[in-house]
Amino acid sequence: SLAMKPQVVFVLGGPGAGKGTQCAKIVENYGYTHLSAGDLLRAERSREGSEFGQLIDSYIKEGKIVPVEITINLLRKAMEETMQLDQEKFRFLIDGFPRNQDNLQGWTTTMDTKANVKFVLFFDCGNQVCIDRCLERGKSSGRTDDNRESLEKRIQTYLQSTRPIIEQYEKQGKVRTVDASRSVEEVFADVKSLLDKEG
Ligand code: UP5
Ligand code: MG
Repeated sequence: SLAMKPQVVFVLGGPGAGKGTQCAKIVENYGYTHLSAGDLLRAERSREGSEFGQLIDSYIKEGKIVPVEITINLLRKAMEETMQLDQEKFRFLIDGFPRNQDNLQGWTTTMDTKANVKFVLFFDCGNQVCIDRCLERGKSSGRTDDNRESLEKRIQTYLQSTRPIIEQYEKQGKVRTVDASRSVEEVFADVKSLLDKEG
């Protein structure tokens, strides 16, 4: 039978806005596969024999955005593997990507014809809430970037590099914004009504 063209929702928002949390809930309720660019990079960092481990490690600690060639290869591989295992799985939540112009350009040149970006799900959350959530998680997450120093850099990168990407999509009418500063359940209620409308 015919393979479906992958349908993609980009999930964006500041560090700790709740992208991963909400994506997990979407997966439970809708036919989406969750691909977190950050999780894929962290897995690649610890993969034996990876030539990018050191680079990824230092970029993540510094809150800097890894060169797109690395990220997009991980995303593409994960999408292909998912669709090979199950043809029904062609809807993807791509969480935490694209974060800057380099990311966006990389996507446009290599993926634009291969996948269809339906919209951007934007978890909008004040910086202080983001910082507080990550610091709280940092008590047990073991993430090398859940500390004050890294968080300051992550917020800077988000404001300087990622917000302009969201604004670009906004101009195309492609952003669906959810107030992410509320409880997990309140946020998800909005996500649900949005997805019920958009599919
Ligand atoms: N929590 C969640 N929702 C809550 C709510 N409504 N109320 C109260 N608490 C809530 O949540 C964070 C914490 O808050 C958790 O403890 C959760 O229980 C609680 P989570 O769902 O994990 O938020 P998320 O937005 O996913 O936060 P995350 O820290 O993962 O976001 P980042 O965007 O900072 O991290 P990511 O993993 O995407 O990227 C990490 C780094 O990788 C980047 O800084 C960058 O260096 C690198 N990267 C790239 O270079 N390129 C990429 O394409 C992607 C990443
Ligand atoms: Mg996350």
